[in-house]
Amino acid sequence: MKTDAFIGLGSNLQEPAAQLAKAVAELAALPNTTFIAQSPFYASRPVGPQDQPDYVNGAVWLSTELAPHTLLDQLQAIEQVHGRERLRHWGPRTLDLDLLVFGNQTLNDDRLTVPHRELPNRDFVLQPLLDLKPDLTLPDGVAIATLRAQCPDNWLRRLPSPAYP
Ligand code: A4P
Ligand code: MG
Repeated sequence: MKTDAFIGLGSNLQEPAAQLAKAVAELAALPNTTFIAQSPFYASRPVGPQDQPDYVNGAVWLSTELAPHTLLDQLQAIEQVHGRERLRHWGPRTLDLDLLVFGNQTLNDDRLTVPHRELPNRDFVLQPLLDLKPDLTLPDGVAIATLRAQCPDNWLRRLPSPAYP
């Protein structure tokens, strides 16, 4: 059985847009997984510590047979390939891949909270999701479009279409 999975991508180190473009290709190549679409990329101000560069953010829509924790393993493996170092919570990173939405499932354990807990507060997550699927709703029935309309503004700037690697 396949499940729609929405992945959030973020980077603010070492050519962020190129990091994201490469990650999109790596996500599209995951086993037992079909690539559906990628969102435009956006520049955004950092949430959290301000002494770090602006971010580039985007999202990818996959259809996957992987279980959610297996998918998380795969996301973390891709982060490692991109030289991700975990130095500081909400600190700068070459690549952050978050599992935003996994079908209509709600998960809450020591490795995985889905939908992602910060999703309602982040325009740089909500806008790419809206671009991908304007009628997307969370398992509790709340529409992404409603959350986007209520979300604080984080100086989101849409970037020109990404260059493919
Ligand atoms: N984890 C739990 N739920 C999930 C999920 N749904 N998807 C756990 C992915 N991981 C999930 O993550 C820590 C742990 O969260 C993982 O081991 C996993 O088991 P991490 O990426 O290693 O560490 P972190 O950076 O300390 O935390 P986190 O929660 O990933 O940070 P965020 O929430 O992703 O925030 N500002 C802008 N403008 N754009 C950004 O993209 N990103 C962050 C990082 C801060 N500010 C930003 C941005
Ligand atoms: Mg993360």
